[in-house]
Amino acid sequence: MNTNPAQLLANYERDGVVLIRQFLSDDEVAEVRAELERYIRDDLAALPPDARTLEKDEKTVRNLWRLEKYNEWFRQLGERADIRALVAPLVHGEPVLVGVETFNKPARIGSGVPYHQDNAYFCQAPPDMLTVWVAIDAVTEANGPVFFVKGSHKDGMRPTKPSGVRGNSIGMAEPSAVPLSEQFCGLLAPGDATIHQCETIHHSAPNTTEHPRLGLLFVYRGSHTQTDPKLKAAYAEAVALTPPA
Ligand SMILES: O=C(O)CCC(=O)C(=O)O
Repeated sequence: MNTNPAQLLANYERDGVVLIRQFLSDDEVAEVRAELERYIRDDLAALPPDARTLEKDEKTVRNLWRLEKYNEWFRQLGERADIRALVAPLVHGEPVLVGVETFNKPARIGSGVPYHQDNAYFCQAPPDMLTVWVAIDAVTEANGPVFFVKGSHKDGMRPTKPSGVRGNSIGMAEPSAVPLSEQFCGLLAPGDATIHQCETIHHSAPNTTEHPRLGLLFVYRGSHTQTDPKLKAAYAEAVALTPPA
């Protein structure tokens, strides 16, 4: 990882999303992939339903959730000192690892993610919370990259509505008016990462290609953030309509 902390912070504050090349090395990416494959093969079936969301075929993994709780290796990865040091200035405080999860976007059947702001799920005030999204597979224009609306984190939370999408139950009532061509598209080589603030608007299309688009996500908040009851009530309503969220 080769980043200038002051530049990273300035870009993050301005855009609500930043790109970091080679966040993980090739060897680390291979280790992540191997452990995910092992976990899905050996552990997942015995874990509670909140450990994952499946695609419509009811067998392919769409998301793994709560890896920090169900897998010690991933918890330790999320607690790594260099990653915590990188995100600390961005969350304006002491980072707390809140989640380690995946968006697998499998080949051919990987479902899309509607326009949303993560704080509709996280419900934190102030919004000093972020996601480090690490590419395990190459992310191309064709296999469902994440698009971000730069600067959208500065305008607060937009109205939400239940999306009906399993794994992403709460979306925005209206998509962004910013055309796709003006949005930031996270095109990543394996090991590259984006970091987005929890109120940055983003979304991704389904994957209809032959190439999977696996992403590993680390979610952190500053230890000073608190749950906002109004955001929490809207989230609870959406989850009840499409469990698990
Ligand atoms: O991986 C995706 O397609 C969407 C990811 C996402 O919504 C997020 O990182 O919050």
